[in-house]
Amino acid sequence: MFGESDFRSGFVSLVGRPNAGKSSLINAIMGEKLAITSNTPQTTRHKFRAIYDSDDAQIIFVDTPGLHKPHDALGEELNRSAIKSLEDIDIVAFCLDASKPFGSGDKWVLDALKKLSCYRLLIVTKTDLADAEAIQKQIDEAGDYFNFDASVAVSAQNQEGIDECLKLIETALPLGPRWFPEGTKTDQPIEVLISEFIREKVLLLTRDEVPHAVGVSIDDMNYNEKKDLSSIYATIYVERDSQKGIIIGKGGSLIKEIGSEARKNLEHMLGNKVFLDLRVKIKKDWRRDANQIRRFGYGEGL
Ligand SMILES: Nc1nc2c(ncn2[C@@H]2O[C@H](COP(=O)(O)OP(=O)(O)OP(=O)(O)O)[C@@H](O)[C@H]2O)c(=O)[nH]1
Ligand SMILES: [Mg+2]
Repeated sequence: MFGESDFRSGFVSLVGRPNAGKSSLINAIMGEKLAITSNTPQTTRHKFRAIYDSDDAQIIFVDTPGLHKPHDALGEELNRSAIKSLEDIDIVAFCLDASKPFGSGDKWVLDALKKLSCYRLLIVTKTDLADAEAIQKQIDEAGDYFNFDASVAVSAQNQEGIDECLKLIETALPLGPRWFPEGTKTDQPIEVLISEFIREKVLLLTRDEVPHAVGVSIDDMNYNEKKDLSSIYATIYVERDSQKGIIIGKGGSLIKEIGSEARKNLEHMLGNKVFLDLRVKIKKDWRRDANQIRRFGYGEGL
């Protein structure tokens, strides 16, 4: 039995290239979908904390936008946000996709971690996509380039290695209190979770330049107790007329699908019926506008 004084807690930042599986790992650890995921790089735009409670520890996971060579103001802001998340953390967990060769993109991220004095964990992700030999190769190559304190291999898809990963993290954390009330789960306001669920559906249902050009804001939200119904009014912003046409789709078919897919998630999350009103507007070149990026709450937000 652990006494009060044996309790451990701290912050673990998940970093890695875009698409490495950071947000999926957080969802697998939390046992529910809190962070949005997709195969579009730069899915995560908010610095996002998920709070995992056990009897002996509280682990605060910090999900970060994937680190990459930036092409625009949005990319720069996402990098800045990811790097900033490394301040005052206890563990940095570098996520490396088991199915992609260890390469210059990974080295670029590791170079940004070199100065950190915290505990350094290597997490090889997506092990369901690679055999044991390939996984070991990742561990060896990343280990040759960077001095890790420990490594673990996981699959968010089939929950492999998750318990081992949690054990490793728990033992590496310092003694400390529960920073957040037990059961808090995330630091994000409900409006952010809702706008992110909507954005995720756009990422899943569109291709090419459209996913990156999309920003979502919640304009209004209310709950009718009698009907047990949440009404949510949101706007999907794009940068160009042509993108607006794509999102709306033929006869409004795609926006309808985005809405109905998002509604399913939202009803599950909120535990009641949802009326979702989506409109699409153009905000020309918003990704080059630092103020607008922050107004959406991306990166460090306002
Ligand atoms: N097969 C398999 N696919 C995975 C696993 N984990 C993540 N993926 C897929 O990899 C893609 C990227 O996952 P994310 O969790 O969004 O990756 P991320 O590192 O958060 O990406 P960014 O937010 O863009 O930096 C998605 O299509 C996931 O479904 C896994 O364990 N196995
Ligand atoms: Mg992510």
